[in-house]
Amino acid sequence: MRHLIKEEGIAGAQKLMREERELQNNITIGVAGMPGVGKSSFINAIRGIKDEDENAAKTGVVETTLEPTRYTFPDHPKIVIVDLPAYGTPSSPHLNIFCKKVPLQDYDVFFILTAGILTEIDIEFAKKIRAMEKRFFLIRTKIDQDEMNEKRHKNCDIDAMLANTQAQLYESVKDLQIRKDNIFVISNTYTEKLDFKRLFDTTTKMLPASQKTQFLMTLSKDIVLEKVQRLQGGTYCCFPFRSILVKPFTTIKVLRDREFNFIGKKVATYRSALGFPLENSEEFKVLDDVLQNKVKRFYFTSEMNVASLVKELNTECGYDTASGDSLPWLYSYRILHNVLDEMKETGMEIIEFTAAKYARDNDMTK
Ligand SMILES: Nc1nc2c(ncn2[C@@H]2O[C@H](COP(=O)(O)OP(=O)(O)O)[C@@H](O)[C@H]2O)c(=O)[nH]1
Ligand SMILES: [Mg+2]
Repeated sequence: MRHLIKEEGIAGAQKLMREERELQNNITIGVAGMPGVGKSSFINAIRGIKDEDENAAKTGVVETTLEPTRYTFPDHPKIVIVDLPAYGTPSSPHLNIFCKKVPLQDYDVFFILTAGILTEIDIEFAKKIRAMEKRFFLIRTKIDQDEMNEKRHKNCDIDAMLANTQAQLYESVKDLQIRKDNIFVISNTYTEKLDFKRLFDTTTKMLPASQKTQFLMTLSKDIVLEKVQRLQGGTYCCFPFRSILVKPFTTIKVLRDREFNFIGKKVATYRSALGFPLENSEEFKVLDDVLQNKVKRFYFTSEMNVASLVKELNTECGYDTASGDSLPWLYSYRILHNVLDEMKETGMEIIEFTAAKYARDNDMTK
């Protein structure tokens, strides 16, 4: 592992993190509740799918799910969300009958949905999950209907109604040590309302953190920093000698072009020494636009790119790129030193970004 990061630098670390991610198991979320509370609608809404779509969970007042049905998220294939048959129905009046159909140990976390106050069977179910040391979230659906009802009242007060609903839910489960932020009030019909987005974010970040990815992140940062330090140590010694050779025989313009050419070549060697991800590689594509652009700054397609990078990093050394006066070797040395500082920053960002992307860090399944 250490060997690969030393050899391939940043891109090597990214590769290891991706492999680690692929080894991770799925996370399975069971969506439970009484009939008609909006379990199937919720699964469609959170997957961003319309109830009428071909691969949507079946919804409706009469449509009931008889077998657990698994769905995945379009962009998060490791997250499996399961539409469970309802409990508290004539065919599953007691939890033990329900549990025969649904092996609870197969699930990592449960979402308990309710469209009103919690029933006795909801609370019994929550206790059962807690006894198995699994987590649950409490989700109050159909809040749009409550808002509509409230609006019909003479002394309508939506905020008070919402606060009351939240307080009541919390009250009914607080003995089960649920955190307040694990209670969500939503509408499956109007997903822009209230806690839906927070619930979506929480759900899509639910993969357990991989200790190994954290370790890889720290290790690769250390290795890259070490490499940068070594390269920065090397920048100085090559210059006095070069400039003595070059300077007396060249015009300012030629000199400047040579320096640019030299800087361009040097940056190319830094790139490969540090393992900057190659454009169009898997490691490059995983980055967001901002980081991709930061990486691209160090990939020169022409002297123009070198000139713009030089201009950007020229802040301290006061060298006028147009006139070409002052000592070129010192100038180039400073520029390369700054380039390496920038590459170091970008490198750290790439490692952190990739680690965050591949190892969503939270303790949802504990
Ligand atoms: N207004 C409103 N209706 C909802 C909401 N969630 C579900 N429904 C409706 O409630 C009925 C039952 O929903 P469904 O998802 O089939 O419930 P399930 O039996 O728990 O799967 C359907 O007619 C849904 O359209 C919601 O948040 N707001
Ligand atoms: Mg259903």
